[in-house]
Amino acid sequence: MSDENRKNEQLEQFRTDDRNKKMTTNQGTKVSEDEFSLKAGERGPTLMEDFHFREKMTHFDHERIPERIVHARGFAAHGEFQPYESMKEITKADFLQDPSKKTPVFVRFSTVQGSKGSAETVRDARGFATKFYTDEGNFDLVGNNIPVFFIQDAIKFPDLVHALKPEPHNEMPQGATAHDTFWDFIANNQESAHMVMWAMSDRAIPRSFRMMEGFGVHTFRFVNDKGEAHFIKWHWKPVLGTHSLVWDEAQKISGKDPDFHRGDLYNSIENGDYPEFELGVQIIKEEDEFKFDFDILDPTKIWPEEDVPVKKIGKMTLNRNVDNVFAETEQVAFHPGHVVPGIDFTNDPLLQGRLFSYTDTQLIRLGGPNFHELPINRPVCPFHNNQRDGYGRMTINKGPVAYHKNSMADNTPETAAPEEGGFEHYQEKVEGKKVRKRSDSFKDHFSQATLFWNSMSDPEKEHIKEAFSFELGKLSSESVQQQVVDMFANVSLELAREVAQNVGVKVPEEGGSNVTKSSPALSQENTNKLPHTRKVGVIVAEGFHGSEVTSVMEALKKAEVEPEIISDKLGTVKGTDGEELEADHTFLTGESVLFDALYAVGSTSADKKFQQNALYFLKEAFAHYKPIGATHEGVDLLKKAGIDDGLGVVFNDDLKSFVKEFVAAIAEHRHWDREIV
Ligand code: HDE
Repeated sequence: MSDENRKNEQLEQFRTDDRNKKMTTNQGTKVSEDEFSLKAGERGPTLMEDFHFREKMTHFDHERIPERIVHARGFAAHGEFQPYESMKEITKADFLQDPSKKTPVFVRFSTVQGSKGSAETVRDARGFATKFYTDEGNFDLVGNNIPVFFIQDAIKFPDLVHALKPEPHNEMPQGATAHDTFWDFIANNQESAHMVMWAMSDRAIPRSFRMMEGFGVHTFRFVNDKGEAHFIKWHWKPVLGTHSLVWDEAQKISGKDPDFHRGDLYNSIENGDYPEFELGVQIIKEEDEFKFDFDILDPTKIWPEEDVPVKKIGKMTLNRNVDNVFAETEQVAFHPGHVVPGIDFTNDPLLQGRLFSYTDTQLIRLGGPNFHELPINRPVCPFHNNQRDGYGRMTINKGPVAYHKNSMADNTPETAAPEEGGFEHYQEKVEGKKVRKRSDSFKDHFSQATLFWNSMSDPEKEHIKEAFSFELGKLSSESVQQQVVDMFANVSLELAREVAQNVGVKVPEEGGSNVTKSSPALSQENTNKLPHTRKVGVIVAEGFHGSEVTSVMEALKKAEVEPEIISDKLGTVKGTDGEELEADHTFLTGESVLFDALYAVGSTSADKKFQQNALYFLKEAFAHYKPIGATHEGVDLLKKAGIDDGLGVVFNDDLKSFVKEFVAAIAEHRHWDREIV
């Protein structure tokens, strides 16, 4: 962690450590007894004058605040951002001028639908919200891991969320879109088609927060010091690549480890494997605004990367976990309207509505207008204005003057000219009639949904078909099932027909699309593939091939793969040559679904029960297309499970070649060629 992190220094003033201290009330009075309330007689009633009891209980009674209406389940970390080069030509944003300048950041990842205690590997979009604590004030990039949105106008957001959340009459299902109201909304609001394709794809079940892309979704503006503007879209590209779980695996993890994603992020930071994301921008010149076959202000559209390349402009490293989840992760308040000079908005009607909603929601969630004073939300630069009072005010503003303009304080705090860093809104020319309508240029709902479909590899297409069949298969309304199938016939007739057959509704005859274009950047097949930080479960029994296993484990660690020992009991497992390993998991505490790959070692002395458990793990890993390695008795185990060499299964008695092939198979992530289509 960098010592010069200004946000960290600021937070340090608010941190407190209660260890080895005397207990006091909140008023500082030392407490002599904390187990018994004050009673009139040993068996008598509790007395009102017990201020310690009253204070302790009252505080407890008020410990909860409303959870976020969406994105309630989230996890966050601190880090730093550093630009690769000066972006002076197109933006005057101070944190993008100097490649030697590091800006502290705080990132909160989240699911959207489920409540605060819901499982993390559900099918859903993920929030990816970043607060940059710049020297010119906070800039929040409040994005998602899907680059488009369900709707085009913010006024529909309450409807979308009402349809998406658990149904109000029975509050089911939790953390899932597989229910009637969600799909009824989709079929009746067809601008959602493109985002639904993403939501049904593997993108909606990420392997890790560290392995997701992030997108600002809307079109924003960069403005330089000459006042010239460019349209931009924000991207985060994970250095580890974009990888996903398998749906069956994701559902099982929801039960086995509902904290899977936060655990993964927390542990990787604790281990020093700091997650890294490159910041990218797509840039369109003002004069090119109308050169595309879609409206660049429409948030249901991407700018295909092959047409408008993503320029990588810097890197973010997450290097510190929070000290207290409530104080930091829960109380952080993001807002797409927190911008700094050099970054500005566009007329995207979804963005415009968001600019209202985020402050409004913090007022109820954080209890008043002073949430900017909470340590996690404070800018690292000074802030001065004439705003005063309100619940929980912490700042003590001195002097009698709290108004502008004034003479008694020399008309200060004074406004700053743009040359002095004063924010100046981009002077876009606007004219038009007041209307409530969808722009004609926002009316094509299907072309980019088809572009997405066309860009998928065969396994990815198969997963989308299965996801639709799962979701629609869970509905009770046949009418809604039919409406959805008919709607997606406009995206792909092949997709709609197969889903219709799977869910037993009328197979659409007509539909299809004449869009033939594809965008290779959309397929996860083309992402970075690295073995780093992948977890390998090493299945070891008493009497294993000692030195061989330890040398394989060493070689895996060298390749930055993380082996963990699974055996039938915790404690020491002894090898044939006296070699010893400490089991990290048993077949009860570990789970096949919690590993990226398995390495079967076994031993000649493994009993039947061990073999049965090991076979279960291996078969499940195989069914989830995971790399599997085996040496010696491990090979026999796999053969017993009917699993043979090839398709990501590595047998090789030559240890050097084994490690090389196994690491390559791990980097590949999943071996879809096993899939029977
Ligand atoms: Fe949000 N959204 N949103 N959203 N959103 C919230 O703000 C809203 C949208 C996103 O980790 C809420 O503090 C409206 C798009 C993230 O704290 C709320 C509309 C994108 C987070 C809100 C949208 C997002 C939120 C709920 C449609 C991707 C979590 C609690 C116009 C670009 C931030 C809160 C965190 C949270 C409103 C659409 C991302 C109610 C009205 C599009 C990552 O203010």
